[in-house]
Amino acid sequence: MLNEKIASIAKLNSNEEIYLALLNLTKELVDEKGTNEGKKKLYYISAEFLIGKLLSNNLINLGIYDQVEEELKKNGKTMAAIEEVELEPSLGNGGLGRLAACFLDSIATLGLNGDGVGINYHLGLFKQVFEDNLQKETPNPWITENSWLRKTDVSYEVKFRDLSVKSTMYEIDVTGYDNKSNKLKLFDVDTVRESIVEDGINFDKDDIKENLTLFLYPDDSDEKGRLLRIYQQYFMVSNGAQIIIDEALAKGSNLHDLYEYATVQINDTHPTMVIPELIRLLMERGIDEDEAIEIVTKMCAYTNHTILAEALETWPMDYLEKVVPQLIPIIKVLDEKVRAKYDDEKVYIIDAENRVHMAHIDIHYGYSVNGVAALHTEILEKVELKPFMDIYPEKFNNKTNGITFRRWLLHCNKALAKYIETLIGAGFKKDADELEKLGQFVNDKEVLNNLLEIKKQNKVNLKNYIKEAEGVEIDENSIFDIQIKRLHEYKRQQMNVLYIIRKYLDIKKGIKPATPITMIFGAKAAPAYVIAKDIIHVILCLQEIINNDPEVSPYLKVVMVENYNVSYAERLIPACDVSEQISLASKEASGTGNMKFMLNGAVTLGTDDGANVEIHELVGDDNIYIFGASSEEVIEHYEKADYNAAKIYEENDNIKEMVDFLLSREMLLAGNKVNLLRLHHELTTKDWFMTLLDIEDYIKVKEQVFKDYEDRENWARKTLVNISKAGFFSSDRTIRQYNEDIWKLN
Ligand code: 26Q
Repeated sequence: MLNEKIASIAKLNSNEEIYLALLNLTKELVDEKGTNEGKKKLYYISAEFLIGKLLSNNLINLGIYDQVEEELKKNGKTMAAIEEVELEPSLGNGGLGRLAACFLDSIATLGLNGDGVGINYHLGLFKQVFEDNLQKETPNPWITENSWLRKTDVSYEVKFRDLSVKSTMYEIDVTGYDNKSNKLKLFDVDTVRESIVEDGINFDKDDIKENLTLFLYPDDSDEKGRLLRIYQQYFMVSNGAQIIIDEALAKGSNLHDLYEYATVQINDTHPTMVIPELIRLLMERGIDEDEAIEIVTKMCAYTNHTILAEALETWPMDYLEKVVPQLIPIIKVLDEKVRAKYDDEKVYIIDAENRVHMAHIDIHYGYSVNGVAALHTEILEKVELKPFMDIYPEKFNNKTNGITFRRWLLHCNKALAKYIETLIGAGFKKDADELEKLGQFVNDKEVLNNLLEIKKQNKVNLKNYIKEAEGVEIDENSIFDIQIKRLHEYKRQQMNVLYIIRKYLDIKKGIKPATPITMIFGAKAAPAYVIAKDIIHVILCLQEIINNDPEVSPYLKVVMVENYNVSYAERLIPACDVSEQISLASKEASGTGNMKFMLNGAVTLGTDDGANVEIHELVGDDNIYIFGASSEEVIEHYEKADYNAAKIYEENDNIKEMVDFLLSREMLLAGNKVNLLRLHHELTTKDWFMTLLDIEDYIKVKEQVFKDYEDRENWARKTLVNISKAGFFSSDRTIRQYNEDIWKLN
């Protein structure tokens, strides 16, 4: 039956028809297999779900990918062409959203009863285009008439101070690998109007009914924008809270026992209002306030993804008053209870300026607080959240992030996955730890050679794609050095920029690299993040200058890919030689791109930060390149406020030469003085993330990386060790730990 269906789909005429038929077939198969069930259910609430394209992923998880591909081949078609029909859902920004997507995959794969809850943003995060070497933002519509979204008849009323909306719930199937499925529940309003968007991503911020679910992270540089974010957050959690209660009631809960039916993972602070909202709804249903608070505290668990102070959400009380007055009395009671028990102002929910600290609600009124890598959790416990750790040591725990190997190996690097299977069998697909078996081949020349060949082919594939997508010609025999992640000063793309400048100046002086180098970037900058956009500007200017310089371009190329997203990552990561993970130590909570690169046989050049620390421990000194100040040193610099960028710049000619190149004749010709001056000023006066502190060590170690690349066999050995040790970073492991320590489903 199924065989015949697939065979007949493959015979359809157009790629569009085939895509649509496969989409419908997937939905049928999902319905046949059924969903994971159980008394207790996990609700993973998140502002972002960066799920990527779903067709191939679903076919792999349903076990029919190879068959579909074969039938297509018989008819002169390819999966790659069919995949092109699908638009990538634009429901996330970076690591936090991609982590949520990997987690959903693993939750379903492990047969756990857990759904995602979020918002169906019509225009998603903006789409990035480059114009005059600058980032411009445009809407990113991704919902087509036939999509993975399934409209349900679930609808709730969500009341705000001055209006009320009726929601519609859509669902996207989350297929488990060789298992049943779960749902990603996305809430929307029917009244939203895409046509109110004009001139880039601007729109009338007043009309909430029309703009509520347009964009992820709408511009919050004015008050209206910030209020809109509160509207969005409340819309998300009110719907979430209502469905949690409804589903529990349907299973026989009397609400006093709600925590036996539901557990809520709060993904960063954005869904924090689910706590007061659940309390409010329980009270509305006749449960007294103290008991309601107790019930909810047993239900909610919080994941922290950052220690950057500016990313920790605090909302002025009067903003909340303007949008969700019904929560104010509850938030006040939650704060009063804290004040009654503790003297330390640092743990209050409402501070002296009448701002509400969302994370503090989560920590006091949730049963678990976790960081996302060992170092990150340690910093939370010992520094950032120490006053809370002193009160609630039992709540704190670490859950080192992971990635789904279905998408980040089986799907994106089929050649490598197949080759691994010939070496160690198919067991690693279900049990990632089996990758360790590759260790037996560290001295097997044939295996090492084959790994190099696979990498080479992936580089050719990327080269062809980049030629088509960006119009830039790169050399597959060059070293592919890749930094892809959100643009942020702490991630230090600007340090990589300084390296490029150093290389350019060296080549101009006649010092040429043994093997040419291709520096690849992908990153979106938040629309209002001025310096981040300046850094993009500089990268694009360098791309123009270097790639058009016949003296330099045979040895060095720069490519910043436009609109970096999950689909692009799937092409970039398998082709990477050197993985750039160069955040200022202590600032990158975990990183997950680092894990994807490792799994695909890239070697990490990084600081001892986030999960790099754990990668370092697993692969050992010989198979990773670590540089820069340690997290302890960095934390000490901040505590003593003794870091002085101006001094380093003035006293070091080498550094001065690189930084001053930003204002060189070449740069001023390619770029804008305002942007270049601003970045130069930032680096030479403030440099909050200590680029100049680490730049020399970075350059030194990076030169060593490129030198070591020359010994191809030894390099291949490093890539093999990285792949063989990547099993720990399977999100299946992470999710098992969440379930054992936090959710306790089944
Ligand atoms: C904060 C305040 C107001 C508005 C928005 C925000 C905001 C929005 C998005 C704060 C943070 C984010 C996104 C954070 C994020 O992606 N964090 C990353 O999470 C990954 C998964 O745990 C980690 O691997 C990364 O280290 C971390 O940077």
